[in-house]
Amino acid sequence: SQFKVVLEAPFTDQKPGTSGLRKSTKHFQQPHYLESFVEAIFQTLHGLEDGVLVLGGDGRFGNRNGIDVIIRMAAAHGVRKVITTVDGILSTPAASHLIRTKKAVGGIILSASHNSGGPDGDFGVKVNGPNGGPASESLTDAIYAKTQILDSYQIINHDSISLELPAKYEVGGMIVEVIDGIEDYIALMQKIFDFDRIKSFLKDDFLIAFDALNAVTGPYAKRLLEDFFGAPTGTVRNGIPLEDFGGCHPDPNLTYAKDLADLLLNGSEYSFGAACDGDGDRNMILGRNCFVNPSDSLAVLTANANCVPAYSGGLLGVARSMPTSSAVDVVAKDLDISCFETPTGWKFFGNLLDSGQITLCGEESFGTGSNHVREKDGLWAVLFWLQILAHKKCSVEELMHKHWDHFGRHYYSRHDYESIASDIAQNLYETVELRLPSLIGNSFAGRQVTTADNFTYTDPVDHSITARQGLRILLDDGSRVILRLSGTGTKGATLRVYLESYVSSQGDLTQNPQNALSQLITSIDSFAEISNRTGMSRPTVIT
Ligand code: VG1
Ligand code: CO
Repeated sequence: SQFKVVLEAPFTDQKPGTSGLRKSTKHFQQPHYLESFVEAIFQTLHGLEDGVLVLGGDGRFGNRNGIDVIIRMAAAHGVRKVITTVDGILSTPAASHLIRTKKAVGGIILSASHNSGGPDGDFGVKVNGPNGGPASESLTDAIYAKTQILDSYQIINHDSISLELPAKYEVGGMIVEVIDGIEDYIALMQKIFDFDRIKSFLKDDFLIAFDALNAVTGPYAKRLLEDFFGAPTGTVRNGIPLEDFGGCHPDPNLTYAKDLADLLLNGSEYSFGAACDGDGDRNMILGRNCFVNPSDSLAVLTANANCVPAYSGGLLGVARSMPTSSAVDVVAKDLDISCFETPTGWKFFGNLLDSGQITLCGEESFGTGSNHVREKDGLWAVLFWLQILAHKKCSVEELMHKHWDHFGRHYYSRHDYESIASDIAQNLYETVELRLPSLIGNSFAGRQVTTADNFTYTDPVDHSITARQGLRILLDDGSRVILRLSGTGTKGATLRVYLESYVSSQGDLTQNPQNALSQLITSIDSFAEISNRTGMSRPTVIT
């Protein structure tokens, strides 16, 4: 019983941001809002008719309803088969893997990632293409254009199917397969890592703690860490996905994963700690009394990739997003492999991965990944770290110090100013952009400015150009300050200030990053008038 629902007017605000369409749950609850975006996806994705679609989410409030609606709409659009998962639980990297192995034409992941969830939190829809990666800029632009002229959508009537157990259903002539969303992902991890070696290392009195922040990685982490590696029950904390993430903010950083940080950083019995975000693509790595900066993490994984069976043959190349520190560049140079610099957002790594130019890539925002999928992958990064430690038989802190002793240290920090009034943030950003040319050749924070511009990226594979990706101030000693406005927030605007300064292996490698960066911090505050214009005397989040 297929029917058409006519919209009174198209929605004008369905422009996807850095990673999918993200709005407050309340916003998504407007009649026809979700349906409009899904209709636009269905009218844009190629090969959907008669194709396979992967569908799941991070379990937040709205996940179950979203799955029901999308199944009913998929049936109306002639999709051959929808593959979804038990309880609708599917992490972003696991979805990426399923799309690839099931030869799907794409996937829809219901998640607002690291944003809070629940009736008063956020909801989101991510769209992935047939390579398993986030939809390209051209695809998201086309979806957005469609939403703006949409006058109706197609759907069928059907009772909601049970997601309790793996099963097969027929819904309006379409097959719906409910599978275990965890098995395939674990099998992939087994192909990449030496599980036995990690297992025996953990037995050796190496105590670990993992915080799933009440989000999607709980069931994955339990099966991996507790069932396969035999870590004690309770190793995985907050391991049951909750619709509102227990009121927490599922963002693995020192602010929002504070319990885990306190556990590891105040002289602890634990040797290793890790956390992932809402949809399982981010990771934070901690050692005893040691926080691993995500930019450094990418550099360490690159330098020690030979410890992992899947990468022991060498790396094709690496890539990092522009605001990510240059720590990995130095390692790539040492390994004599290429290193690419892309705009923020995982979609920009897709072409490099697909064309075999890179093996590893990462972002400063706690994202690391490889060519095993086309998304960043939180648990993969955790296993990678454990594999290195099992190989080197050393602590996280020792590994970091050895790394800096060899490559030098890129002091790095990101300062976020959240929930700024949009016009104030916009104004600040535009003023800084206008003032950038005046900086070139002049001094900034006691250094000379070599480049001051708005970053433009030319994709080395399809030569597409993406402009206006962040304001850069590059200094003659390799230090950098970058300014961006977030594309994932839902309340006002978030200003991100990225700070980086390099000290060679001969220099002082044991400073507190905030001290090492203090000159840059003061200079950018006065140049961009951050505290003046925002009325905020300090950032809301420092990582
Ligand atoms: C943020 C991060 C970016 C990341 C994106 C999606 O974007 O900075 O590096 O790719 O979130 O991550 P923005 O535009 O707010 O800075 V996730 O875990 O939401 O898929
Ligand atoms: Co995420």
